[in-house]
Amino acid sequence: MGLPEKERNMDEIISMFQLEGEVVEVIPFGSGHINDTFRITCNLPGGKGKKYILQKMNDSIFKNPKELMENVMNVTAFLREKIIASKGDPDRETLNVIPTKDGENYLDCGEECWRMYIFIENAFCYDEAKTKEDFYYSAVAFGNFQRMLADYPAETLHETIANFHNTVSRFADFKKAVEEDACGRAKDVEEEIKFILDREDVAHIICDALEEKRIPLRVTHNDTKLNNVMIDEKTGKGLCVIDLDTVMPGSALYDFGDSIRFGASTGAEDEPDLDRVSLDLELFEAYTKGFLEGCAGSMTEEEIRLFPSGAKVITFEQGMRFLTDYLQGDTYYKIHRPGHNLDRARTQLKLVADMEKKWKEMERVVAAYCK
Ligand code: ADP
Ligand code: GN1
Ligand code: MG
Repeated sequence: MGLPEKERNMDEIISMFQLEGEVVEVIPFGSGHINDTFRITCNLPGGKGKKYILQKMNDSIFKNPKELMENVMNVTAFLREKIIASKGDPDRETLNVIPTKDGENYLDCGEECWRMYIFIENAFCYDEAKTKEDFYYSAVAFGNFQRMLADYPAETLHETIANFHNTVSRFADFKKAVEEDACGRAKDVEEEIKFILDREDVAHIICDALEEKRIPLRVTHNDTKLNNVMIDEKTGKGLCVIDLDTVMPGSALYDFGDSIRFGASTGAEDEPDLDRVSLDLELFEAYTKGFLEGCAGSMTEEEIRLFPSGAKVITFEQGMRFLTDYLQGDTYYKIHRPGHNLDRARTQLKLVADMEKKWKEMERVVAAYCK
């Protein structure tokens, strides 16, 4: 008797970490597509509560949890020092890993790997920006993150997912998925496939600029969507950049662009009604301003000039990734309904088309910030 197996296992897992107090609640949390996230609430003597974030790391995507957690530990330790030096609150402005009772930074149960973080209190994540100011503050936070990691020793970072933002190799993966057509779905998405295949040149824009050293390789976050930054409930400002699984050397253009892709769209990433999906130029401008302020002068002129391309390339890349997953039978991203990845792919391609229409305006916005 007792608890059902799933819950019993969960209790056992939680009991392996150095938590304070008695666990009184465990609930699924957040809207990420990759890890399984739970919020744990504990009661402390005297009636106070303390919360934690527990995550099952996605082991089919992250093949080397040890290296991944080494990155997280090193990056958060580095950020912690900078935050302390600037008189910030290191328990709220960066992630903090809670060790296991064996003193490890994650729990390896053989088949599954789990980790625990301090829960950042009095803060929240948006899935969509309610106002221009919200979005501006998220941009400042991602810009700050870029600035704080500017002198991080990039060569010490493990590559957690090979070729993560290598759009050229993503294009090759997409073509392969179309050719293999594992689930017989290609015939239903011919228009979307053509849209992508007609734009092979887009896949090269950032990769070529990096290879030709026209833009620098930096330590980047690589997953800068709005729900990966915590917003302080009191101030409304960006407080802490989270989801550090993909911090690796990369291009700041992908970081800039991914925020635009997700947050400056007038529709949700999975909006089925494409008439609701377009690029909001005011949000684009608010983000450009905030990100550059956060970066505090560290972007080169060429990087800034290429911001519109950053937005378009990553949106194109994400459209390919969602459609690839749809063609391969939805094995990568969590889906919550049939055709979910297809809806997601379509919003991305609609956004790319809209950016093409608004290209001149996007360039004009950015030109105002080039010295
Ligand atoms: P995924 O890789 O699946 O996106 P995340 O690390 O982004 O996983 O976590 C999912 C969600 O959980 C976040 O969007 C956020 O709402 C919440 N979350 C994650 N870490 C914390 C934390 N330390 N404190 C509070 N909430 C958190
Ligand atoms: C995934 O983990 P999450 O939900 O923040 C994905 C990103 C995609 C994003 C699309 C490791 O991010 O690359 O841009 O979904 N993360 C990984 O919403 O693949
Ligand atoms: Mg996330």
